[in-house]
Amino acid sequence: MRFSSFVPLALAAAPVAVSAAGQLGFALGVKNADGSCKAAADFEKDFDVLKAHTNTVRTYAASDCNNAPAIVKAAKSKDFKIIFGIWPDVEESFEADKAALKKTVPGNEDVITAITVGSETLYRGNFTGPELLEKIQDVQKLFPTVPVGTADSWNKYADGTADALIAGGVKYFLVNAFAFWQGQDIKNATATFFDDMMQAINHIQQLAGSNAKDIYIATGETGWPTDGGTDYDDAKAGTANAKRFHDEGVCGMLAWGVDVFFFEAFDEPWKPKSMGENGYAADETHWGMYTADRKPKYTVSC
Ligand SMILES: *[C@@H]1O[C@H](CO)[C@@H](O)[C@H](O)[C@H]1NC(C)=O
Ligand SMILES: CC(=O)N[C@H]1CO[C@H](CO)[C@@H](O)[C@@H]1O
Repeated sequence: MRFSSFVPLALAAAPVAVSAAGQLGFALGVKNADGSCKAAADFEKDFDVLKAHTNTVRTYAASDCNNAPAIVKAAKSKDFKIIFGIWPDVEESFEADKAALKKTVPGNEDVITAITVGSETLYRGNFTGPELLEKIQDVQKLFPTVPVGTADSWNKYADGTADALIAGGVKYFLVNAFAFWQGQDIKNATATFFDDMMQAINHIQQLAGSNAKDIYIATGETGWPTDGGTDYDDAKAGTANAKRFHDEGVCGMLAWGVDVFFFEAFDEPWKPKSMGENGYAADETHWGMYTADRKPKYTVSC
């Protein structure tokens, strides 16, 4: 299906009328190409490049690399906003990330948009909805004026695994949706991405009822690997496909009025190889819109 014919269908099925265009943001790594920790000056260089697209980034574990004070300093000097992450999977990182944010958040709320507790913890089966809700409420108590939510895979919202969060009053949801990891041909990737997001948004809004208007929902991660990345079934890595997914899928989602965090800003060559669900090695070092040394791999156009 051509994208131009897809959008009106998506709009026709949209759960709510969305008017304003969505905002782009980026998932941002906290390590340099060699695996060393980024300092404030490195984040400033990141922001100098990313400001062509956005003023918002998200990170994953606030104590990792002691990144919180460095990124806040850079955000203040470059007028950027941050969504901080807390990694609750194990008690040690949960406590370390909370401690890092307790030191960094108070007084800096002007550059901190939100905090996410967990990244795909429901998807990995690490927590049930009620268990994750408890962690989120714990963090919300520490930072009463900052929205606290989570990021998880679209299907965990759509299938009800996250229902306890919605019923429990959480109001900040990032929805990860990778047509690539669903093994989709690039030709069907935008349709799949829209379908994923619509299923998640529909489910959250239906359950929330009249509270839906107060709930923030954005795409928390989406993207496509460039040349050098590994394929996944019919999903073929490649720079031309990455540009196409950005220009059709990401731009389309923004036009539909949904904010999108693009995964990811810069390549992270230090990352170890991991195993994909199809049993083949999955390379995670070629997902950047930019190389690790901040050179554009393709020109984006919405
Ligand atoms: C294309 O995407 C749509 C929407 O997700 C899906 O229903 C359909 O099965 C996909 N087509 C193929 C060939 O996978
Ligand atoms: C509650 C629970 O299942 N915790 C597990 C989450 O995942 C980590 C590994 O990432 C385990 O060590 C925990 O036991």
